[in-house]
Amino acid sequence: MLATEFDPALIAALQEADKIVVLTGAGVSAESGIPTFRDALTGLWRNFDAQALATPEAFQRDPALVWGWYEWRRARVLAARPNAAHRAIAALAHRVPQLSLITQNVDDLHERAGSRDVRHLHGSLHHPRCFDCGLAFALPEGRPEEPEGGRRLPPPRCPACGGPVRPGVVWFGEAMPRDLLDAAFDACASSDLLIVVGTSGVVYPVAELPAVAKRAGRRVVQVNLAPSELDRVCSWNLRGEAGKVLPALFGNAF
Ligand code: BV8
Ligand code: ZN
Repeated sequence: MLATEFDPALIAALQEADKIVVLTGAGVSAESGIPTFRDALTGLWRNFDAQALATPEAFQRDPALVWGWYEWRRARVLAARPNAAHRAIAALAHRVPQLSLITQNVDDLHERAGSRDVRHLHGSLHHPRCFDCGLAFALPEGRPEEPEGGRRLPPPRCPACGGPVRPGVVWFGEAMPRDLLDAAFDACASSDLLIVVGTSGVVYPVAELPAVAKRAGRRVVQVNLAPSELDRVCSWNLRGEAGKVLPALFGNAF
């Protein structure tokens, strides 16, 4: 993207910001080959709706199906590499006085790109726990051997109580950790600039964050391949792939 394609007011906002918050969704990992939450699922999962699988009820009804899905996703994440968008966000932290990175993603690609203190509002694929007693479960080293289409896998058993191990994610219908959520709301309301990357803005309460920033008189810029629910609250809507737009945008500002 050419320098001229960015509004000079946006470049100035980046250069003048003391406190920047970056909020990411599945779109930031798309160019690493990780299907977004709304992309059609493949293989064994092709007849399932991600939203229907990502619930405690689905896990209780069929733990092997749900655990198998998450292990398939975890295998894909471990086989993937951070992309230029993850790297641009990690580099931005060294160019601004204060950067807070909040993600809805459950992969560790931000961390593997060098970002620190990543706030995973929807949890992580990499930190499972016991469904019954909550004890953290240590996953075996290395990549799970997962066939491309995925398979049903009975979840491991908790060494302390024998309960089934569940993914360490926040499912639909489950509350987010209150302190994490409150801190995210405070960060957005007190930021100089909120940069929203690759999210459809349909999952609450995280989808509320850009509106919280706007109501507090903060400016919001969105990077997305397509229009989203957030377009109306953003001061700038940059259309394009995050792996191309972010390096160009930050490269022109700093
Ligand atoms: C809760 C973890 C209450 C699991 C996920 C109002 C208030 C509160 C709750 C609700 C509410 N209304 C409805 C609800 C219920 C529900 C909800 O929001 N439902 C929606 C569907 C309407 N919310 C909840 O249940 C939440 N819990 O509120 O609990 C409570 C309170 C007290 C006590 C008990 C209960 C919990 C929600 C968390 C669900 N877990 N993930 C897992 O990953 O398996 S959410 C899931 O969807 C993903 O993790 C992701 O975080 C989220 C959003 O998806 P996106 O990241 O936006 O991805 P998506 O595919 O949608 O879009 C990708 C975007 O990227 C697109 O716009 C695309 O154009 C763009 N893109 C693609 N490629 C690129 C790109 N952009 C740039 N570059 C590219 N290359
Ligand atoms: Zn247990």
